[in-house]
Amino acid sequence: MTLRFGVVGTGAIGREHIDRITNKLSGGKIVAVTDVNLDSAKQTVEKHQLDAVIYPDDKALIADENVDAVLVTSWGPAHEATVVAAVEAGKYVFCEKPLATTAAGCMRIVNAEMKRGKKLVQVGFMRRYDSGYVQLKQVIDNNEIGEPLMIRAAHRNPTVGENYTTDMAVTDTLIHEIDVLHWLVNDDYKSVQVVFPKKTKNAHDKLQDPQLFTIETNSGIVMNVEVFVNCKYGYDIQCEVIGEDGIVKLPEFPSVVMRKNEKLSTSILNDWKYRFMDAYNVEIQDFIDSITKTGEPQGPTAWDGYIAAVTSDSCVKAQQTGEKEAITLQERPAFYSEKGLQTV
Ligand code: NAI
Ligand code: NAD
Ligand code: ISE
Repeated sequence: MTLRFGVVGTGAIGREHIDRITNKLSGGKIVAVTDVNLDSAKQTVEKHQLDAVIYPDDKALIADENVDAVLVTSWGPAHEATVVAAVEAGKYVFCEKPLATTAAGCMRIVNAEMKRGKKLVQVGFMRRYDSGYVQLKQVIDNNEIGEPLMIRAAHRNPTVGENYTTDMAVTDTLIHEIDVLHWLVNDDYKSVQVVFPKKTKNAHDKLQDPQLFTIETNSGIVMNVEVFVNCKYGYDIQCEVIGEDGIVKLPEFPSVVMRKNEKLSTSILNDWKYRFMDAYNVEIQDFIDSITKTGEPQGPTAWDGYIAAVTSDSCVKAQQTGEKEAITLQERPAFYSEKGLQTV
């Protein structure tokens, strides 16, 4: 069986996912495309030589009976409306993060999915599919470092555009750590506090950069996460888990070791597209295979999207107040009782 995708949003990551489904993965095909910028949709269809219908909007695309699954890669604020409409039509959904920009929006998606009575939605939290994070999780789950006590993590981008604002350090960037860190240690978050260190000269006027988040879990694990989106030197993701009996660290992205000009050096990437290339491939192949084999996606669920949004709301509040803010989740519905993806 081929899973037939309709794509909503042909920007940077929409085109990346179209390319991987068309040229790298198996079992999927792009049959329909839309974008609020129709020229972008048309150019994408031409560039990738797709045999796909171009629709004027997401509703028309969702209504196409040839579309089995909707790939939502529009910008964050547009996700909720498309996902709810697709779920109400009984279509599978792969939605890039964030599932919705607010916890209330995620809850509306959760309710639509429960009403439909079937898991249809997977959220694009690809780090759960990254081999480095999967290895970290195996070490923790096998109790090799004892109880995790602390995490030190960093999410650094070389630079961001003028439209990137202080809250986006949470909603666009930290959101990946928010999802992956509680999944790593099998715990829920309790509180968050934010500190703004001395501001880099490389950030534009309205952006506070870098930022430091101290997040505490219910069992007392303290996570210190740095977001620094104008670090200049590259795209760098760090994560170190300190346990009672040992410490485990995310491997560096592989690079050849060069000896030249009296220096011993390795390279650092400068773009998220390359750092998580394999993880994107594995997550979408898993989406296709799980639906084909079991009738349901097995990756991060709409409930995982909700957890991330509640936490993200508290982090944004903590940016504004400077105080320790509570992170309070509603009770997990039985519908989502089987935890999404545990290991790959
Ligand atoms: P982008 O701005 O390059 O592309 C977004 C596209 O969506 C644009 O072409 C825009 O015209 C279109 N669009 C916006 N609203 C729409 C609507 N209502 N209907 C149809 N099309 C609409 O953005 P980018 O970087 O591709 O990001 C898209 C999404 O992917 C975001 O949610 C972002 O957070 C996520 N993303 C995830 C990454 C990851 O590592 N998982 C990496 C980069 C982006
Ligand atoms: P982008 O701005 O390059 O592309 C977004 C596209 O969506 C644009 O072409 C825009 O015209 C279109 N669009 C916006 N609203 C739309 C709507 N209502 N209907 C149809 N099209 C619409 O953005 P991007 O970098 O591709 O990011 C897109 C999404 O992917 C974001 O949610 C982003 O957070 C996410 N993303 C995730 C990762 C990741 O690592 N998982 C990386 C990058 C982006
Ligand atoms: C982008 O939207 C992503 O999701 C990337 O993974 C992240 O590293 C980057 O900071 C975001 O802008």
